[in-house]
Amino acid sequence: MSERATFSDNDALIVVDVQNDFCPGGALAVPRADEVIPIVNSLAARFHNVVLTQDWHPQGHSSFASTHPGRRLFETIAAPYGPQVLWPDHCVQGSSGAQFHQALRAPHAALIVRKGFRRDIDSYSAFYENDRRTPTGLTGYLRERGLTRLFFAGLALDFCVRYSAEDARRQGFDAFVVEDACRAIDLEGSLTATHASLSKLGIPCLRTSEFI
Ligand code: VGL
Ligand code: ZN
Repeated sequence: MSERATFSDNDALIVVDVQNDFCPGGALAVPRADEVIPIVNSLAARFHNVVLTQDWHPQGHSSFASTHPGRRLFETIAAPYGPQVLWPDHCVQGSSGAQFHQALRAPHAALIVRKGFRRDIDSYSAFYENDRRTPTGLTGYLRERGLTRLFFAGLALDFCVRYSAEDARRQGFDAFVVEDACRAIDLEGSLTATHASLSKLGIPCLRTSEFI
């Protein structure tokens, strides 16, 4: 991507969950997650509008396997709102694992959206919690700011990036996934399912080198 490529005032970069717990050494480490950080940093420098999301769970969150004695890590349970994968304890509010990775550079980011902060419901998407009904408020923010074209980067491609981009598209935003700026967990075919679903919804997966 050219150093000169910049984005318009109607464009926003949404940087999803670039937090210690999703990086090597973290509680829910996404393979090679740290590789995206320089890519995200150089992307962020080209956007006037940057939003960060931060996974932000209370202790004992219902998405943690440890909250469900007898259940296994990465097992899917039937939550009242639908299927829910059980994760290791991660991104606990105020913990170092929940902090953004120290190499992330987006000082001009105007908004941090925290999600998953209600004990009884998880939130993969930056727009709606996993009941698909409870809004985070991000849609209102973006609309009021006149931001219409959204580029998604970060972690994990097959969970929070996927659901965020899909909700964006369903709400009428133009949504793009910057694939080389993402890494996936790839749990039981979730990466293949992500590509199929993004394509079905008309959400392009771009590489940063394709932008110009
Ligand atoms: C995520 C699983 C649990 C993500 C967050 O950021 O993709 N995945 N919490
Ligand atoms: Zn989480």
